Amino acid sequence: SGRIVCFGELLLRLAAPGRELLLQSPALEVRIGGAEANVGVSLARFGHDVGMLGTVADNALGRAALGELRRHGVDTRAVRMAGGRMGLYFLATGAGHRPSEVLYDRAASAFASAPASGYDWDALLRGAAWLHLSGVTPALGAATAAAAADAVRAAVASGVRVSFDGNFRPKLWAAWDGDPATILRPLLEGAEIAFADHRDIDVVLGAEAGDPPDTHEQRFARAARRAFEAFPRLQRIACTTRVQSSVEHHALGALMATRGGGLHRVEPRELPAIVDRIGGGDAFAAGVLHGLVLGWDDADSLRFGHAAGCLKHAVPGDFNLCDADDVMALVRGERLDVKR
Ligand code: KDG
Repeated sequence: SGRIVCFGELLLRLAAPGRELLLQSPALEVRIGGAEANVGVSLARFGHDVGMLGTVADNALGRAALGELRRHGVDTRAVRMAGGRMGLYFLATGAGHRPSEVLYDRAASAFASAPASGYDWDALLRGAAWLHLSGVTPALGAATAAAAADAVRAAVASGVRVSFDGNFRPKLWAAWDGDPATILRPLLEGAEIAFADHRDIDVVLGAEAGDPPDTHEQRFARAARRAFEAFPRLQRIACTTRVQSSVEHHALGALMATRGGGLHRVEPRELPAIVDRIGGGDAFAAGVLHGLVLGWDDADSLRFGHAAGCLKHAVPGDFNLCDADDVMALVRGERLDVKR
């Protein structure tokens, strides 16, 4: 196993209660989120040694955000505190045919404004076995794009394995003139595992000419083949598959392509009573990493990740607060007993 460090922005999540619209009532529920932090919390709850890396506002909100991570077992000592503001995101969960709504209010946050030169990657990666980061960070602007590239370069140079979640967020890229194809390429180049679907791969490699294959799985398999050709370090590419009939009714499956040409599949499972889908992809990534870090084979790691992603949909907030036993019980198809 070994220490896993997660580099990314901690956000305050301001959610309309229940199924309300934003500002329908005077209340907002405040929780902590951020894609990479969500992965870190999951992994810490699965028992791993996890460190968060990044920058938060040097104020009461930044300190509270770090406190939340520590509460779930994540080491926050290496997170820098800097002037500026915390990034926010507002969420209305939606209902039925009314989709969820996410509004970002994170421009010029302490994290987005932190100069890349402020991170000493040799020191930050010392003792780490894995670095996890995502496409959210480089989408925030030139400084974080440079920091993400530096982090991956330093990780590769010092033998730290890189896990990269594509997390393509068009809204973030649209806010500045950064070119995602150019900026994301070196991150995929350094990664050993990518959490990415065909869209994430097309962003970097360009869409293939001709008609796309019929099924999502064929599309994924073909994009994965192109990615393995383009990025020799990459060993695995994994994604969830989702069939969504309303905000509350989804079926979730998972796919993993491996460099040898293998394709592992977890058949879609109905998700009963979805309470919160945000962070489902992060819970999936954390679950797959859990297996890989422990040396499990690809199929078992994928099954665990898929079950973790499914369970997250039953937990309010961004964090997947289920522990590894809960996930294993779902993998084995056991009923989740009420804990005594
Ligand atoms: O994966 C969950 C994230 O979407 C959420 O925490 C907000 O980090 C976030 C982002 O940038 O989308």
